[in-house]
Amino acid sequence: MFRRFQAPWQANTDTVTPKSLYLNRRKIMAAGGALALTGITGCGNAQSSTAQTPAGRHPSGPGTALDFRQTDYRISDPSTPYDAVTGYNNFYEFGVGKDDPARHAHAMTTSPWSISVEGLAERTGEFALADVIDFGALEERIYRLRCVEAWSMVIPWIGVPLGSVLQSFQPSSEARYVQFETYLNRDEMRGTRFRVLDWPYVEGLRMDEAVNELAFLAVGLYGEVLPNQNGAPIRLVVPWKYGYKSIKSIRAIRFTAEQPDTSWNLSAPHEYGFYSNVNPNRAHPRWSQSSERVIGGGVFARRETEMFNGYEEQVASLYEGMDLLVNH
Ligand SMILES: Nc1nc2c(c(=O)[nH]1)N[C@H]1C(S)=C(S)[C@@H](COP(=O)(O)O)O[C@H]1N2
Ligand SMILES: [Mo]
Repeated sequence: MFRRFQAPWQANTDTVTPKSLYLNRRKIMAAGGALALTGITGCGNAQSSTAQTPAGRHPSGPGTALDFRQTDYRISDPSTPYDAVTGYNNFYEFGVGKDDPARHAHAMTTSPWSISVEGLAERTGEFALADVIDFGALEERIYRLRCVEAWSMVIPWIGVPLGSVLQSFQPSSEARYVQFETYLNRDEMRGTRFRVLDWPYVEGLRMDEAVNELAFLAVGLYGEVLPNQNGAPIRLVVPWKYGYKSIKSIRAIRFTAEQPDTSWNLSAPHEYGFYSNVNPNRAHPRWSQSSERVIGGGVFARRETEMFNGYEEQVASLYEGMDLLVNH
């Protein structure tokens, strides 16, 4: 269950989670994770039928460790086993199968990486990753990510609050929205041969959502740099919204006055609105959203889906006066 929050500046800053703790946990959970990858199906058009080692970073392999501090942004539910977090993914640029990203995302060049900042802000232009993210100020947040296909994972992310990064570009008062765009290289991303979506993948937030304390830019998970299949080198994590809002491998940030296009809204507006807040009371046109499968918890593990994915206290005020069945 989701617990109480403490603002980051109030959090204990002198504890760093030892990597060995994760490595131990990974070893303990290895068997369970592999089991969980067997025979589970998504509500969508893809399924993972075989247990296999992700091509990215393996638990026993040499991951690049990050320095970070712990925070009280965490939930007490057990974190999803590393193998499931990195082996069961949605990253359609590499294919629509849940194991496609782990098999093919290694082809993506993630270094050097720069981000183009555009639109209604004081500081725009091309910025190196290290000029966007303060790698000396990384923190860990354990968030549940709830996919629109009615499954969820609990992931220990490493990163920085999105708001602090956006503020550093000094957006103007006319900037009411922010759009994010994923890297696109058709030679490296074999899934982009198929027009499942209109590439590049784009997402967006209203400005007040983007600067909410929960919105997060992740550069790592489980204490190490992000594996490519999870959106290296930098991806969004918006824990109160369906997983597809958490756009991966961000290559452009654009401040706009009007509501920007988003890939899933463009592809099926009736099914995927702009807001995409987790809402157990509004069924997807093709399936219920009232409960979700717990990835890595065994074949039958389920939980009730919570309003705003359990983060109601932090975000409900953003939507006061809005009909969330209409603005879905
Ligand atoms: N660029 C891009 N970002 C993306 C996606 C995608 O296909 N392309 N899939 C989204 C969906 S549907 C989900 S559920 C999450 C999955 O994140 P994870 O694989 O790290 O768990 O990534 C989101 N970000
Ligand atoms: Mo998703």
